[in-house]
Amino acid sequence: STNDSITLKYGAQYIGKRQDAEMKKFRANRLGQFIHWGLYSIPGGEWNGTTYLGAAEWLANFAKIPNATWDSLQYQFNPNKFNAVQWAKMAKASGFKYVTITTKHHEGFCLWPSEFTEFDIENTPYKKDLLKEFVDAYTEAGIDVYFYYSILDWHHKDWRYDIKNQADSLAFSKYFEFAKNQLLELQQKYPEVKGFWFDGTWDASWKKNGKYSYDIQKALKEVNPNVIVNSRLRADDFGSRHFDSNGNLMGDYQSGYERYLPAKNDTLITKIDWEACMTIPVNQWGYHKDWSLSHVKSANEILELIVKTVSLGGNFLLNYGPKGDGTFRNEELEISNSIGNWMSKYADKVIYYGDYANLKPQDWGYYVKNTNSGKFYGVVFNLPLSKLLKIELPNGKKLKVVNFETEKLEYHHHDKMGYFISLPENTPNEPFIFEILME
Ligand code: JFZ
Repeated sequence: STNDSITLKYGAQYIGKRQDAEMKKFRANRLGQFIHWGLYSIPGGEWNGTTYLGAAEWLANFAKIPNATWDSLQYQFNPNKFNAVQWAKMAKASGFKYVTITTKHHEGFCLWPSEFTEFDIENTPYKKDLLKEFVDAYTEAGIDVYFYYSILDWHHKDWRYDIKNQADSLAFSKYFEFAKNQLLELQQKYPEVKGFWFDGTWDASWKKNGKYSYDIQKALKEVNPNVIVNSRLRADDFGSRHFDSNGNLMGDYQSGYERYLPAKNDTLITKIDWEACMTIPVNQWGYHKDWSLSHVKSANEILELIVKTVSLGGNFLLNYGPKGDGTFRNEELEISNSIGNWMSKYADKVIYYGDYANLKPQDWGYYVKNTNSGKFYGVVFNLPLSKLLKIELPNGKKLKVVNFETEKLEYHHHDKMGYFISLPENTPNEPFIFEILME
């Protein structure tokens, strides 16, 4: 921006949307699978006979389980039913083009054999490099792999929530070196990785050290200049997160939309790259045994969230929480099945390469422009009882043709720029699309 008023040492590292091939690929992918998998997948929200309503991956924290007790779950982690090839096959059939997996969540346990800690997969009954199996299988299936990494670490002795004295500062600098070493290790051991999804960056210690977040982004980019890093990593000189104190986005895309989406008419969000992440129940990321405790979204609800996101120029990460044994719960397999069926029919038109269409929002659903074909689509989620779909075009534009499946639909003017499109008597029993041609 031209009117930056504050000089920042640790602000945005560049301004504007990236246009390199890797970023274009990320953008075109649109639909990703999120995977939360760790020691928390073993208890699944239950401890000593009590089932907790909170997010299962936070159980250690809110059930106040002592570190030594929680950490010993490491000796139970043995996902002997894990089949990476099957996982990748399921992800591909669901329509996912990329995947983001928790290499280390807040509990600190590492899914890869790390040189920098014993609290890792190597020291479990499973022993093998699970992350490598995962990366290889997904890469082989043509799915781009991203790594989630939590800065917040309940296990590491040098982690600090705040910096109150010299000792905290020294410890935290050691923690920073540890995290940086692990991240470079991940990049070096798994060169296929396309980017990093940082989390656990909200504490005062991190916000007071904008330099650390700046340095991590820089170090990752030195190894791979096209690596893709989410905005949640970053804090600037003044502790401002995601956006620096001049309002410029830090990182390569905005990752603040967590379990909610921007408004349908939010035109500001369409100016930047962004990604939303979403749970299937209300707020469970890691495996939780009892999904009856909160609303569970249906496939149609999830499809609407995906299409809404794409219509605003964003990416969508749908979360899965596999069990400790390496299998997925039936609800997730069923959702995958439904979503995959829909994607196989519609995704090439309105998901992959989908983008903001810059047309006035309507109540029946969402518009998507396909940046590959240049075509404009409507996606219908709320079918009017009248079977009439209202559309309004920008000044100077006229509606030419409306394509629905193999037919051309009739339409008539309702005023200068507005039209009513007549749908056929029988419309599909699922969200459906139509194409509009303007002149
Ligand atoms: C974090 C984690 O604590 C959680 O376990 C999960 O991994 C999720 C993806 O990320 O939770 C958050 C992070 C950010 C916000 C809320 C919860 N936020 O920005 O509102």
